[in-house]
Amino acid sequence: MWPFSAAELGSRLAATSVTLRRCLRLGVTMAKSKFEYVRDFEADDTCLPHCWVVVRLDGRNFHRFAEKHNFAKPNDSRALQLMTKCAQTVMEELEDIVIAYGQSDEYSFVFRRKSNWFKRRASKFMTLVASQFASSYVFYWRDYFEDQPLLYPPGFDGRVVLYPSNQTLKDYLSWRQADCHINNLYNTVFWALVQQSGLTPVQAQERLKGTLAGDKNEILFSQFHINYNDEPQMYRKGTVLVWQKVDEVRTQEVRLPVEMEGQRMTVTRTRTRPVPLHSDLIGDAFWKEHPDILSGEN
Ligand code: DGT
Ligand code: MG
Ligand code: MG
Repeated sequence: MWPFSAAELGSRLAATSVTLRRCLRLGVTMAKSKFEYVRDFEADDTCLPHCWVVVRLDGRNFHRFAEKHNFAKPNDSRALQLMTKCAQTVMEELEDIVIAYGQSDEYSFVFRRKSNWFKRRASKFMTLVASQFASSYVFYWRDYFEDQPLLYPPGFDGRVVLYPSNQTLKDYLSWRQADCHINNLYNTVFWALVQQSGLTPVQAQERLKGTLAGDKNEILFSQFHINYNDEPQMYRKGTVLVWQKVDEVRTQEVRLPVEMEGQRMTVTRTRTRPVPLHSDLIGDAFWKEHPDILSGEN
C-alpha cells in the first residue's frame, strides 16, 4: 500500500522535477563558467609514490618566545611536554602517521609510505599538521604553564621532505637526534658556566670555542660534578612517539542495585595511543624492537 495519496504523489514528483531541473541548470552553468580556467593555475604537489612523507614543524622565533615566557634554561620540561601533547593530538586527529620525533621547538611526523590521504598532496599534509599543532599549543598551554600566561600567539613553520627508502628515513631521524644531542650537550655546559660559575654568555662561548664532546663532558664532570649520561633522557634523546596498546582505566557512574547506589565502577579499555619514548634511534635496537613501523605494510 502507498504511504501517501495519488494527489500527494503528484505534487512530490512535481517538486522533485523542479529541483532536478534547477540542479541540472546549475551544473551546466558551473561547467561553462568562464572563470573555471583559474583551476589550472593550481600547482600539482602530489608526493612521489612509495616514499616516506615527513613533515617537520619548527617554532617561529622561539628564541624570543622562550625568553618572553620564562622557559627554564637550557631545558624547560613543561615546554617539551606541551610540544609532545600537541604532537600526540596531531597523530590522533590526522591520518596515517606511523612515528613522530621531537626535540627543542621542532617535531617531525612520518606518514605511511602507502598513505593516500588527500591524494598525497604535500600542501594538505603540511598545513593540516601545522594548524592542528599550533591550535593544540594554544589550547593545551594552561595545562602545562599554570602560572605563566600565554602572551602572544606562537607560530610554526613547516616543510615536507620525501625519503625514498627505509635507510634514508632512519638516517633522517638519526640526524635530528644527533642534532638534539649536540645542542643539548653544548647548552648544558654553556648554562652551567653562566648560572653556576658566573661567566657572562660571551665568556662561556669563548670557553667552549673549539671544544669536542669529550672536553665538554670533562668540564661538566670536573667543574660541576655532572655526569652528562645522568641527565634526563628526554633532554638528551628527545621524544619518539609510537603507537602502542595501553590499558586505560576510567571511573564511571553505572546503574547499580539500590543498595549499591552512588558507587562508581572502574572500566578498563585497551586503546592504541601515541606513546612517548626517549629511545635511541641511531642504533638498530629500537628498529628491531618495533619492526612494524618500517614494515612493508606501511
Ligand atoms: P626560527 O626557527 O628560525 O624561527 O628561530 P628560532 O629562534 O625558533 O630558532 P631555532 O628553532 O633554531 O631554535 C630554537 C630556539 O628555541 C632556541 O633559541 C632555544 C629555544 N628553546 C627551545 N626549547 C627550549 C627550552 O626548553 N628552554 C629554553 N630556554 N629555550 C628553548
Ligand atoms: Mg625555531
Ligand atoms: Mg628549532
